[in-house]
Amino acid sequence: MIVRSLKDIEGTDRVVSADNWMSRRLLLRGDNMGFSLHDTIIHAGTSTEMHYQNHLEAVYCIQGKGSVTAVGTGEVFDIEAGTVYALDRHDKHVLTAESTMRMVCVFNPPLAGPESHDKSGAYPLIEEHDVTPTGTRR
Ligand code: 9YT
Repeated sequence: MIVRSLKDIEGTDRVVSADNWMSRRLLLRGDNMGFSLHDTIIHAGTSTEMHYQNHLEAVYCIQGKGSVTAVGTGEVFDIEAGTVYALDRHDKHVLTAESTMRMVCVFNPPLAGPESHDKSGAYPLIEEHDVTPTGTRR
């Protein structure tokens, strides 16, 4: 069994930050669960366009308020604690945080560790031999 808490991963490579968010990657590919699990903070007042062309992602909001826009259709969905959105069609989307949002994110296939958005808003697929099992880039 794997037991791990946010304080165990503080200050390690499992914490990845970008301008609009900070992702604490509790479970990664090296944990062999078939998915990765992140506790992610989205900073208040930000809007982020994302397009996970290589991954499916489910995002469960546990704190804060905002909205997600499906770029393809223009639909806007309110997001608050207790709401999940699932990008089952690799949907291009914009996440807007009215207040600080805390999200539980699940990725399939699992992230390897250090992924951050590329110019198109995707995470690249990282080869097994390029990272250690704990997610540090070799
Ligand atoms: C909700 C979302 O996609 N935020 C960007 C960060 C990402 N989900 C991550 O790596 O935790």
